[in-house]
Amino acid sequence: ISSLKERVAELIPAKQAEIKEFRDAHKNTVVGSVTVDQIYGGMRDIRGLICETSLLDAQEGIRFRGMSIPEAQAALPKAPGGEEPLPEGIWWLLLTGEVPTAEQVKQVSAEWAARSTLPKHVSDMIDSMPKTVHPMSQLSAAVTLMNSDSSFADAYNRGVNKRELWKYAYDDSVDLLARLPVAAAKIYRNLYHDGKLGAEVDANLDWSANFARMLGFNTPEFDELMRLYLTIHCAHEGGNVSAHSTHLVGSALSDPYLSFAAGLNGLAGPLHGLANQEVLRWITALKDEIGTYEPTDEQLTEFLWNTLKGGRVVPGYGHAVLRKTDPRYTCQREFALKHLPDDPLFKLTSQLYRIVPDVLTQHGKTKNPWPNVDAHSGVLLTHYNLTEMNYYTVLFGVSRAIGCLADLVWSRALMFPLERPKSETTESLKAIVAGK
Ligand code: FAM
Repeated sequence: ISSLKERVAELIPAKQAEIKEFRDAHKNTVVGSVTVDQIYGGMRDIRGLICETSLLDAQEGIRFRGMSIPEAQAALPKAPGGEEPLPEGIWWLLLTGEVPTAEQVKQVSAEWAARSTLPKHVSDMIDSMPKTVHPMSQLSAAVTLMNSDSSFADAYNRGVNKRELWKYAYDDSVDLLARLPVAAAKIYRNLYHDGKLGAEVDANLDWSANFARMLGFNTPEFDELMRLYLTIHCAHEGGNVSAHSTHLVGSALSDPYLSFAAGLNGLAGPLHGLANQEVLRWITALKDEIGTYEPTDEQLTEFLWNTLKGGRVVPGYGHAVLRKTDPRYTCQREFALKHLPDDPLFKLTSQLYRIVPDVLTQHGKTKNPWPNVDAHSGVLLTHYNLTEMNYYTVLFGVSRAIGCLADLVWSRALMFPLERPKSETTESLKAIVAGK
């Protein structure tokens, strides 16, 4: 979109100047300390990188360029007759900090539909995949192989000045966002159906509706669920595994395809994005053991304790930063109350919400006993017959591309250097401690 790309180009100089002034004035100001426990404990709360597009508050949840999820839901353009925000609008917001008009969002939808053709070798590679390869592995491989026509890699090889590289990161990002639903839908149709896309990309449909049609879904309510889903999973500040992996790999000037493929590989971890699959696997195991989706509170509590005593985590609960219910859970709960209040899995999810926090608090280990985004997403998808739970994280990945790529464009625009924190050995750390 020339107008979105031009708008980003207009915003960059002022941001560069603001940061230069701030760094010059405060470059040696200490803004935190690092303890031995943090070094062994996964760097929790260590401030170490910039991600301009979103910020996570432990009590409040995510803000996209300052907007909470309810504020974004209210402000961002919807599809004709729709109530949920279009993810194309959150792409515009994350890149510019400005709320786009319905016409600007329509332009993004049209641009993504027009640039959605997969390179033939990528399409052939997906079709060559055996069904034993997890859909996240297939998607990551497909994204990596798309870099055969990366304009960022080509620009770097041509010696383009690094001040201009953000433009090529932007171009690759738009191509990747346009192609992702096609690659993801091909993987789905190969694994679970006849291998043919449910539809071809329609230039007049929005990104989410096109994705739904290609998957083989065609109801207004499922379209609305996809718009909400693909919006709320887009970004969660810069330190989570998928955002941080993309950011880190991109700092080596790997192109956006290689960078986001790294992010997808992180998202495929059960403690991160794969948790949405794990929640449904856990619920299915519960039903297989108890014989119903409507356990008594006592049965549910016992099953929870068996999980914990077995040294396993309760998927969908807890968070590395949040210390309250995830607003991404709350907005999904509101969608369910509006559209599927009597769904048995929604009732079970509500029962879990009532019981799990107390059990986790009694268990006494997790710092956050409340549900995160994954505790609710699979239940909504199952209601609309997208029941293949091993595919759920692919949907998360399609959405997370928006946040990861918006951050990558800005990291190149601000010309952030190679990211390289210092590691220690226990021996060298002991020497540091002894020297203190
Ligand atoms: N069930 C059981 N134990 C849990 C737990 C849960 N839901 N959440 C945390 N704990 C444990 C954790 O394993 C750790 O135990 P150990 O000391 O034995 O290792 C202890 O409580 C302290 O952990 P924490 O500081 O509270 O959490 P972390 O910051 O280490 O980890 C999560 C955060 C999200 C990885 C963790 O809460 C978890 O494993 N949750 C279940 C998996 C999940 O839902 N992940 C998706 C997270 C979501 F935001 C996303 O990325 N999509």
